[in-house]
Amino acid sequence: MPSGNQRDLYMKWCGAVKVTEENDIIQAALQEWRKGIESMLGIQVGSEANPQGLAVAFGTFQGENPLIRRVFGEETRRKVGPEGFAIRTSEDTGCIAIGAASPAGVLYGVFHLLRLIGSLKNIEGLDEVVNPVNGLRMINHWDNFDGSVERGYAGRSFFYENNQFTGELERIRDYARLMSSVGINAIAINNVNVHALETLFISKYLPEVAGIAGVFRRYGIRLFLSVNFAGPMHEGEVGTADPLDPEVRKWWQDRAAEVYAAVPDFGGFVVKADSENRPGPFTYGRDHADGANMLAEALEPFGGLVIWRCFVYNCKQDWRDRKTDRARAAYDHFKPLDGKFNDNVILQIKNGPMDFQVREPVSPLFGALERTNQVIEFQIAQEYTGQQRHVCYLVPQWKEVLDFNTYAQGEASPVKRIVDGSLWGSRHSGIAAVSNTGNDRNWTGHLLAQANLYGYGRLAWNPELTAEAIAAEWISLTFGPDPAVSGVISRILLDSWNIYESYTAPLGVGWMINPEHHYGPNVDGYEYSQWGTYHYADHKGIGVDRTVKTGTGYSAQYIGSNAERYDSVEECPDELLLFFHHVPYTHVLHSGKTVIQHIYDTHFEGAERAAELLAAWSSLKGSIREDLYIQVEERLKEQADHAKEWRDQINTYFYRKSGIGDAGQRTIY
Ligand code: GCW
Repeated sequence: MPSGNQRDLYMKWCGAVKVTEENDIIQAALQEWRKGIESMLGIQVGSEANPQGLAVAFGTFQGENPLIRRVFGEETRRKVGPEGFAIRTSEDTGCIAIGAASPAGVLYGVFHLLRLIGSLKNIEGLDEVVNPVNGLRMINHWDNFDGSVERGYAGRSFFYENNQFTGELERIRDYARLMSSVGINAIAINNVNVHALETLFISKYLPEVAGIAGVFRRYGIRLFLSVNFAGPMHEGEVGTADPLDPEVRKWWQDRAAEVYAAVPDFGGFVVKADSENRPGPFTYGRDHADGANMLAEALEPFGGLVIWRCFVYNCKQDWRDRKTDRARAAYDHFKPLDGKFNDNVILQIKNGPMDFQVREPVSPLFGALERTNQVIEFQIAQEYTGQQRHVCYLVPQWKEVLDFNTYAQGEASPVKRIVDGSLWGSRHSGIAAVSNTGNDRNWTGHLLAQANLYGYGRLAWNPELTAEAIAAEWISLTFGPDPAVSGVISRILLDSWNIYESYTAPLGVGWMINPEHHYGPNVDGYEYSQWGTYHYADHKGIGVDRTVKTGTGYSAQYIGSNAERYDSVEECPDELLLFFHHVPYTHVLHSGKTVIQHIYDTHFEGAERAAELLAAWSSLKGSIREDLYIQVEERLKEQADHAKEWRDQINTYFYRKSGIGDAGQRTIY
């Protein structure tokens, strides 16, 4: 809670609120305002201006609020986009005014002002227009109807249990509040792996779905559903799921009409097709444009979207086959289809070509699809980054991806400009991410994993925010404004990805993990599997040759200097060397170290630095709430122990394989 002058300043403005509109979203904004002010300043917000005549006023430009009309002239209004807002401290009218073109914009503006107060910012002299950079700011749940969450590390689903909807609308409302407070405007509520009963979400279970959509609606969030491409065959209604079959098309059109009758602002379908054993158009000799466009036509009359995932690869590969390369797959499948998708189809592309590893290059599909709507897919759930038992703040990773220059359209063509639609003027664009929430009381299992959820929303809203600024906001809003506390937690967060990478995944090699659950070290766990995920370590060297001359040719999927840099063993950045090249253990990196010594050093140092995270956290004992302190302490203890296991297994494996000792003569088993 703020104190002294700061508090007086906030009290001066925030004691009264002027709102005139009855709209549900505006009323939700009003509730948030009252709650937020009450909890941060300990005062009840009234509707009468305080003795100095000051108040906060908010509403849409079209609304009846005279203060909004007076404060914002034509020029300002024109700058405010459909979901943006203007905020101004107006001494003349004695109010801080938030005006927007839509009720959702008003809600975002209110959260903005609450965030300023929660992070002790000055609220006098405010005068700005804030618009979200990305149109679609989406969360994908991998929640199953039985209540489990695929790759969930924060307890069970709050949407479903035991093949029923939980009906826990209070929890779901709190979730919607959380999400809209960071600007999320779209949520797909079921797993992209759509099993038997979830197939019926677009028919039998529509009343329950509509209930959740109603909760979301008050917070400016549109509900999406993942659908089963073989839906028409599910109950034997149609004998095929061939996208060009008229009966199949009719079946989807009828379903779309039913869905919109129940949920008029329904967002659309998310589709995982021909991927990891899911059905899709390939069965019928059709391509992904045929499949996606068929669904797009069904949704089109209602303004719905098809979000079609590009995570398509051969998951039955023979490990002996060194020419087939999973990293190539998305590009090889989708590049030839550029320009063939309907206007309301959006391709959803994972940030890397493999699968959310600790370190991968950026997917070369970014830059390759000039005439296709696209969104990037991140994974907030820490499947491969410590499963919310290790701390791993992912905002720096996401920022690296968004800032990556694709050279698709001249010198300045970063991924973020493809994703926000500006590079090619796409009709739809934005960001999606796999959720890391569950019914754990703190939402994310590891308390510090909340920073990823928060950070994802903030970054989707504005990719220019820095990882440091986002961390600072989250820390202040969660633990209060004490700078000493903030300094410690911020260091922990900002160092964490690098630390995790150093004891798990050297030089861009991935997948040295236990199969299936993906937790903990297992160097050969995926080496002889069918998943296309290999490191090819032998007694002489390690890495995947993805060069043009001697390898899989993947490096040529990049444009210009990116392709050249990755293809060249001399120029390839160290952190991706083993992703692109197979090299001897004695190969010397840009850092001056050999590959093998790099492996040893990073693993010894990584485990030490993991232990230091715990030590740093311990310094906070007594400065933050005891229960929060303990939650994190427990996880950091586990991390420190587990990092040693990683260190010893990886170092021992490579010592035994290579026969080369550690220059530092530290213990290897
Ligand atoms: O990373 C893999 C996960 C699967 C997931 C798949 C996907 C939902 O291990 O659990 O399935 O990606 O993204 O479709």
